[in-house]
This record gives sequence, structure tokens and C-alpha cells, in this order.
Amino acid sequence: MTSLQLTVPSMACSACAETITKAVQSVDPKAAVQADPKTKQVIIETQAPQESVTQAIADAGYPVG
Ligand SMILES: [Cu+2]
Repeated sequence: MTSLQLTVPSMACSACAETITKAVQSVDPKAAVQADPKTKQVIIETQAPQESVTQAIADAGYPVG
């Protein structure tokens, strides 16, 4: 497991956080995702490569800052 800490500036509310969580889990269904709209931080425990995770989040409409 790798722990990733990403900043997603466009994550504005809990619906955004949910979309981001689903995007990550489309890459790794077992990923543990904590997305906090207040801090714009997404903390992910995953076995997927970071590039795949950031790409999936970007494809969902949330560029990783
Ligand atoms: Cu939102």
C-alpha cells in the first residue's frame, strides 16, 4: 500500500469529494480515500500507481493541483 496525499483545489463540497472517491475506486476498488473539501486534501491508501490515480481524478473533472 502506498499513501498518497494530493491537493485538489476544485473540490468544493461533499459531492465533489464523493465523485473523487469514486474516480479513485474505479482504478483501485480497495482504495481507502479521505477527501476533505475544506482543506482540498485527498489522502489515499492504494496499490495503484500515483499517475493512474491522478489521471482518474483529472478525468472526473478535478485537476490535481
Ligand atoms: Cu462539490
